[in-house]
Amino acid sequence: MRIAVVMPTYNEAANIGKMIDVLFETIFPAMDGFDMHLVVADDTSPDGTGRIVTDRMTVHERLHLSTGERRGLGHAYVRGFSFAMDQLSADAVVEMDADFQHDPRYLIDMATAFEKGADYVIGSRFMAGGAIPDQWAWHRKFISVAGNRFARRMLGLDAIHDLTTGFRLTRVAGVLDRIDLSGLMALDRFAYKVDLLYKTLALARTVVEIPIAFAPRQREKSKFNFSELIATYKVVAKLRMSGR
Ligand SMILES: Nc1nc2c(ncn2[C@@H]2O[C@H](COP(=O)(O)OP(=O)(O)OP(=O)(O)O)[C@@H](O)[C@H]2O)c(=O)[nH]1
Ligand SMILES: [Mg+2]
Repeated sequence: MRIAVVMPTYNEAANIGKMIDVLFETIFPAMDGFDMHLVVADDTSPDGTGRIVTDRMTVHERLHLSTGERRGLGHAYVRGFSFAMDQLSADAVVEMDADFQHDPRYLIDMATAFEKGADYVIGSRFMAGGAIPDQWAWHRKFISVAGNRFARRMLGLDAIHDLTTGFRLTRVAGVLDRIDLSGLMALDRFAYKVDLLYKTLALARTVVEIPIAFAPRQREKSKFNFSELIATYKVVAKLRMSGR
């Protein structure tokens, strides 16, 4: 089974080298029976993130770089997904951040769930056993928890606890390959995640949520801001109105 981890980066020079090392030296070797690949979807970061990746590509043949211009998070993911499907013929893809907020060890749980038949594995911060960073300011915690609850209500998705998580595995055959990725809403933003989740849930037969503790970002700057939040609500409202 070939799994491609698609990792978007913008100015992650302080994180990406260490992330590649941890994945290729510790995590992937522990995943017996899985053919693990990493596709870094970098938007020509001015801090040299791409160069760090190309340097390590000489050592790791399952490390890949897809470079494009900066058009926002969703576009970077669509580029990375296309690479994983067209160039690598991956059986599953994973969405994952580069800044160590997603503990790479969860990849093992996700791959195991996929092996057992899951079409969609959602790394969930808001179910029992999951967590958001203690260090977050109260308003960021409130927005994250209350916003998710509200969106679940609006969309009638009470069974899923985390609609905006950035850590998910999706089966390609019959699921990701049946979604019109370039037609997703809000590809220029983080908000594409809700539309993609909604469309994936419509196709996935076996959905598994696993609890993840979302760690605080330790290095480099956040790309998340208030406008990403507004965009997410707009997508939720559009999905609800269209009754899709
Ligand atoms: N290619 C690309 N990657 C992006 C873009 N925006 C964010 N990313 C990456 O997407 C991931 C998530 O972005 P973050 O800034 O960590 O967002 P966040 O985790 O919600 O916010 P923090 O908790 O503050 O880190 C990181 O790996 C970023 O480098 C973008 O426009 N293009
Ligand atoms: Mg982050």
